[in-house]
Amino acid sequence: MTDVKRALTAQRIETPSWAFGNSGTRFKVFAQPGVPRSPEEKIADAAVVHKFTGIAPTVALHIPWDKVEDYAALSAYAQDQGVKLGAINTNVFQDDDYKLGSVTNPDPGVRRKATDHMLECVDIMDATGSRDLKLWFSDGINYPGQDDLRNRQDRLHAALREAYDRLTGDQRILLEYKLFEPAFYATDVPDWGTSYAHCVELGERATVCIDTGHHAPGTNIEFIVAFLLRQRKLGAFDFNSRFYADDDLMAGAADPFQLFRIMYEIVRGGALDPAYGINFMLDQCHNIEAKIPAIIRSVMNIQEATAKALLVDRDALTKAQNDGDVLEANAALMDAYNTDVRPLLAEVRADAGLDPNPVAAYKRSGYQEKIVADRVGGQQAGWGA
Ligand code: LRH
Ligand code: MN
Repeated sequence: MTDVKRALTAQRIETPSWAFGNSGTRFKVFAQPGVPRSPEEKIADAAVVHKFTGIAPTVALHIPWDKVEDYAALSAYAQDQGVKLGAINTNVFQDDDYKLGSVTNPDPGVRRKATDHMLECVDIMDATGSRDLKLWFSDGINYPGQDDLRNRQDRLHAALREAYDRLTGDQRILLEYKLFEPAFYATDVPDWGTSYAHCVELGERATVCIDTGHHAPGTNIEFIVAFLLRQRKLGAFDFNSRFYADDDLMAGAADPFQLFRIMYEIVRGGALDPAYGINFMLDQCHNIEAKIPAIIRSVMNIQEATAKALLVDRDALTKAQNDGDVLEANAALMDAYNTDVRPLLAEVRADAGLDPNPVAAYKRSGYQEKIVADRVGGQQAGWGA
């Protein structure tokens, strides 16, 4: 097996439980038939994505969206389905108490509540065996003067410190940043630099999570990747794509060239191998398209970007770069990007005993028809229709 095939076979993508539930915009949520009604049904759908792609053996949970009585039992159920529970996502953005912030709220009682939720999520990690505590804060302000920017950073760090000091074993924090929304003037963790600075101050268990939809238009995300890899502070990705804001569309759909450039920095940085420790997650919402095939397609889009990145002629690129040969250097990258890697990936899947076309195989499986027939009644997961 070639090194490229070996690397592609070893690639791992983590799917998000919430992407299997209903989602939408403030204008409308279009409920879909067959949507899961429980964490177990979300996990079953994630297992189907792994069955057809072969590289998605873990599923991230979101608390309380995936709240259950017995997380050890849920973990055992996941194992039975052929997957493992992954990152545990906190949710301090949907409670009335968090209107003026969660861990940054002027009210110490509200800060206590939000911090306790993060600690509860570490308890859940102890039960599920998860390594990653994924923190995203919607915290921010809408008008200048609404609150003190400096005090909010002090409050944020105090809560992060408490969660950090609760971690054990190989557990770690993934601190996700986002430029805006729901706050529209200042967000307390708005960019990679703010996340990075808090992570450095916390310690080695704290790393940055890059959600590809969370940047100002035109941001060079692969530069952020290269920089954080150099600092060994890149812990994870929330892959999706966007044309305008945090659109949460299928990874690689809106800008496959950007995804390729990001994966090239990962390959160049020696960070593709799961042993390096980066959690490559999806974080998407499938508002109008069928959810399971959309997630399978997203995994395939990341595989294609990765295969192209692995095919870059590094020697030719390095020589051209060192020679200052701008056009040759750019051509070395573009030649790889313009390579049709679908036959290679079809071989990799066939070598793994998988159908070369996972989406077509899923459609032939009848699983979609089965869940539409079986999942009648009950409360569908996700945003209320
Ligand atoms: C915030 C975010 C975060 C999740 C949520 C579902 O926009 O990207 O990662 O908690 O989406
Ligand atoms: Mn995200």
